[in-house]
Amino acid sequence: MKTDINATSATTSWPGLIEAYKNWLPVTDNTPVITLQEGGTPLIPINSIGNRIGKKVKVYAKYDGLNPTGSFKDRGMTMAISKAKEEGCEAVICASTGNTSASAAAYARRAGMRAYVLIPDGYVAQGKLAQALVYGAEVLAIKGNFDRALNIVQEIASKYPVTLVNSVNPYRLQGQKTASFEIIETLGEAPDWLCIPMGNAGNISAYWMGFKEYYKSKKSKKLPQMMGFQASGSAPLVIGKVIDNPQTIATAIRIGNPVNREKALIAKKESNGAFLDVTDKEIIEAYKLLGKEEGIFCEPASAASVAGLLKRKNEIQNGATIVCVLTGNGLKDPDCAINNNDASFSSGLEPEIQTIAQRMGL
Ligand code: AN7
Repeated sequence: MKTDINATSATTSWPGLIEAYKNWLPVTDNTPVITLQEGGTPLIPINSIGNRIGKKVKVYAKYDGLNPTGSFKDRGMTMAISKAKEEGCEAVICASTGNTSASAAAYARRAGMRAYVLIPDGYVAQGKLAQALVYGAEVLAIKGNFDRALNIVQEIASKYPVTLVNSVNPYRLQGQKTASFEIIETLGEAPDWLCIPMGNAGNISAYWMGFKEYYKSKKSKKLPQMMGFQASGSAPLVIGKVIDNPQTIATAIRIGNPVNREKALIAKKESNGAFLDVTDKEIIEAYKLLGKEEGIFCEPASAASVAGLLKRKNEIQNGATIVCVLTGNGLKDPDCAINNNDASFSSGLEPEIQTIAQRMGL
């Protein structure tokens, strides 16, 4: 049973996920914890999505866009950077479609390290680029896509004294698995379905690890089916082969050669889950629904989880509990928002009561 939480403790007591879950993470008393108090994100009912499915399902959004840099990457980065610091490292490097670079920069700089980030020139959303710059990263934009950038940083990290903080770094997934713990603690049980967007497929692998660990420790009685979604123009895990030139409006998951492919396929198999693609149109549809019917602004890649759920609604059992992971904040990609909404926007109006009232239809 939970005891009453007063407002002061509710706003000050969350210590960040390493402190909250230290018994489940590869840290010791000697690990310098680099934290921005990430994790502990809300699980929000999204009834308008549930109503579209019917069958008395309960649908929740795990809104990880409320992490300190606005994406789930902070869960992995607090671990990766704390361990890098413990090992005496002075610089980190990553390839990124945007969110990893923002998170790596924030945590690395907080730890007093240099952060080198390689990004695909012209394909990183404005908010993410702004963050990497403000957090003081050394931003290297290449004439190539994410997959090429990842090859380069892997090579560099193997030759030079810089630590790689992409999701091939095992500490990343350790940190990210804590989202599953939080979901089980909030619901009192694992959900039936976990819907999640996939790019490099690190996050789905991390969630599966978390669900299995809590299940083995009897903190839950069931395991969810892992439902992974990719954008149609960028769906190597759905079609089963590498894509040389991935394309999608959801630039976060514009990835053609996922490094965590094997782990993700195991998660799918073990959980009796499924992978499916959703078109950019379906992604934007879900993105707009979340905004205008639920008041939740996520980035387009995140909306793929809800788009996927709606696409598979015929396969859902009556009474099921479903969690959709909203991996990133909508503010990350203002261009997408401004170009894709159903709002009425009148600009250049005369600052007069009559004009305004008329426009309001009064
Ligand atoms: C919002 O930042 O790969 O399947 O370089 O930013 O674990 O790769 C981002 C990925 C989903 C996919 N949603 O997660 C990067 C990067 C958002 C993301 C994904 C990403 P993975």
